[in-house]
Amino acid sequence: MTDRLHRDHLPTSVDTPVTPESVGIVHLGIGAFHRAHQAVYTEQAARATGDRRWGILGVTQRSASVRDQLRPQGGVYSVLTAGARDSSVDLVGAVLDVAWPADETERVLATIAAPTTHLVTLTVTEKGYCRTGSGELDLDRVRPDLDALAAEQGTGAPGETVAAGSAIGLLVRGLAARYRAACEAGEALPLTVLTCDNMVDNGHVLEGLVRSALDAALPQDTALRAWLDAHVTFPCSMVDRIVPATTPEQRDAVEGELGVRDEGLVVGEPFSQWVIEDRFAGPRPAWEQAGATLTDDVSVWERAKLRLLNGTHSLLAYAGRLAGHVTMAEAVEDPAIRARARRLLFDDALPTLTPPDGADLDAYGESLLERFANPATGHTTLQVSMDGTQKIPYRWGDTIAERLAAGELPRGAAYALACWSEVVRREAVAGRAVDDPRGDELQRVVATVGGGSAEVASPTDVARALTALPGLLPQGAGMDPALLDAVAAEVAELAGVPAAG
Ligand code: CS2
Repeated sequence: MTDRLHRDHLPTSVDTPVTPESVGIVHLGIGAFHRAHQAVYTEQAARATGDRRWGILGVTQRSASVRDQLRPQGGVYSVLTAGARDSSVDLVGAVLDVAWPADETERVLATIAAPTTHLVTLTVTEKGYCRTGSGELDLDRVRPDLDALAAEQGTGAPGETVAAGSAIGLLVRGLAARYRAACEAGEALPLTVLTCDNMVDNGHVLEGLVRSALDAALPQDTALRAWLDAHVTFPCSMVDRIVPATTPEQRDAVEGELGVRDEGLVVGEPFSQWVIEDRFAGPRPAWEQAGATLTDDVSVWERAKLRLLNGTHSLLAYAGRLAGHVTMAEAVEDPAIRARARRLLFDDALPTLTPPDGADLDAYGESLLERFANPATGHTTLQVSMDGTQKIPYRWGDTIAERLAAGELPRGAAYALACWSEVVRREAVAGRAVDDPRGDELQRVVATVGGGSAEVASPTDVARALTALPGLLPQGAGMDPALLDAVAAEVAELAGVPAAG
């Protein structure tokens, strides 16, 4: 057995990673994506500038596994860049440690409040934002954190530090802790809160949720609100890199190459992009030195990426699953599925977009199909198809609403909805849980259509009911008769039943 990778005994066959001097960034949601994306930009910026202030304290919400992978390694891990033809391995040292709030909420709050920290960044996935179907903050889900916040701010019953129950709750408590530290120090202690999740206007969404949480927990505290207005910013950003879950085979292969075992290995495609709204409250790493784009307006980039890349990705995942394809590469190489993906990409989504900075969106669309066809990442249809109700509004919903408003029927998107509906229905019939925060509700819809039994539910009626699910499609698009007929016709073909249901 080989030794475990560690900051104190690094393999010499690869470039030495940075060792930051202090934590400058607290990152909420340190899954594979952060480690293969923002942490890599932070590493490269530190290598380019020699600025050692930007160590990352990662916070993992769902389980302690990333902490258990990285802490025994002193935070160091490797990134396998898996191209269709070549691959390479690099080490990243930007992450100094990983905390799990169940054990270390107090430490995370103190680190967010520390004067050496300048950024809180987030990749908690769409469902991590604790919103109801209509997009409001789900107060029930954040209640324990809001009660803890009131106690910490001195307006509720004081007690032991309560372990944070959600990333949003932890963030709001961290902001309040920083405000208290600012008052004590007599300094402003500005902070930038940078979300890197796949949502339209992600910074504004996050700011709205934080303000709702403060309104609910501390309705009287206008001073905290004034500090937030003056010293905290929530820039929007667009992130892009395909980062699948790491497999044991990939860990073994990299162990063979490095000569040490890395339990924290992450895998990414060669392509990577990060566009950030240039609205920072204080200092930041020189991410532009690592290829990030700083701009005044991220929205055109966000929309193009969500509708073209993620929209097509989700179509391929559902259609691919129905056709029995395990990987995304197999799905996009299936000619029938690829033709439908092209329809969503080029006929439905592309006409709704303004090209960012003179970009050629047709060429971008073609490049996406090539990226998806890279077999080396091993990205699975199962992984991309999870959390449909959280993703569809941004990925297909806006395209659908805008095409319908322009008097066009989005046929590629109708097929995509049909595939999603069939995946949901088949899971319900098989008695398996739908991997989605609204999974129970989806199961109930299918059963209700079948008069209490999923087995006898008509596939086309299920598709109509799911398309009309509250919160799924914007601007009443889910009730549009032409769209509903088109989705039902596609489902009839997929399920081999008459179109009338
Ligand atoms: C994918 C994304 O899992 C998914 O839903 O569509 O994670 C996708 O790989 C990234 O957004 C690419 O930047």
